[in-house]
Amino acid sequence: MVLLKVLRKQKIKESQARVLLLGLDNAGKSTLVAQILDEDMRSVAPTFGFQINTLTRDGINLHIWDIGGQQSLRPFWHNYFEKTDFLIWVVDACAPARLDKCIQELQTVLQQEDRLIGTGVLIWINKVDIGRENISLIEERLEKEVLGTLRENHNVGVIPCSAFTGEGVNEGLDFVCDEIKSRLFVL
Ligand code: G3D
Repeated sequence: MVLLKVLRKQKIKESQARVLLLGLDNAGKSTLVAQILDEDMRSVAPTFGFQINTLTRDGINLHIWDIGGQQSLRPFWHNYFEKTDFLIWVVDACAPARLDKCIQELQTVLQQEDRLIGTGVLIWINKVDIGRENISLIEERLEKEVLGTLRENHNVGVIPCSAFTGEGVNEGLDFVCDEIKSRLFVL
């Protein structure tokens, strides 16, 4: 764990951070990237494979890897875990019927993957512009089923957001940058 933090610290000194953006398909990952980069959200197409975009914020170059979340692609997620500094997990606030699956996949990724130990984790509960009534339910389930264990190895933030309106997006990015920068003082 200490060695991992040393390595992570070195990379952060170079102001480069690899951020993995994961979640089930249709959660809004690519639309969030478009919102972050101030791009036209109407041109967002489903991600089959992955896309990398770089955002400079707070003196850090965040290399954001947007990975396709379709069921057929999930077995390949592990190919992207190496050298990841931060994981953003996107939950669809408008799909309570898929919450079981979403939580199960998050547990699989973070509890069984050693290469992610020590990364920061942001859970973005997206689409609150139309799914606000589900926020409490999702937060309660995350708290009960995932967060206790996650906090043993990760700094975790849970932030409701909307890729459409931008609500919670800056707050989330601030959490990402603050968490990454905090590791400069970890040793
Ligand atoms: P993905 O990259 O996680 O697979 P996308 O998801 O970014 O492709 O988004 C999936 C659908 O959700 C898209 O609608 C997109 O417009 C919509 N969406 C994404 N974010 C939000 C949001 O914050 N609010 C609302 N209301 N919708 C959102 P379509 O109709 O193109 O499938």
